Amino acid sequence: MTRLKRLKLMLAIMIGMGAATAAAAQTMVEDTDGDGMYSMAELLAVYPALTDERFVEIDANADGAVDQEELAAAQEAGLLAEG
Ligand SMILES: [Ca+2]
Ligand SMILES: [Ca+2]
Repeated sequence: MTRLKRLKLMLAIMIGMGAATAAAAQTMVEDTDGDGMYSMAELLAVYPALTDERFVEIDANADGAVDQEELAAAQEAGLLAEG
């Protein structure tokens, strides 16, 4: 393997690792019952420290469930802490 090829390979690996890290940054909550919304129970599976008060805060339109948009907004705002 030439020096240049080795360098290109290293670069490709580093880019690949960067992409994987970025994807893992946003925790995926599983929609267990498949209704397209995230319930308190579904969020608790990923965020055990979630409180009722915090859930109400995240549920911006107060319909009793958290949708994709509300979840993304909450994650961005740091409202959901793991552990
Ligand atoms: Ca659900
Ligand atoms: Ca909602």
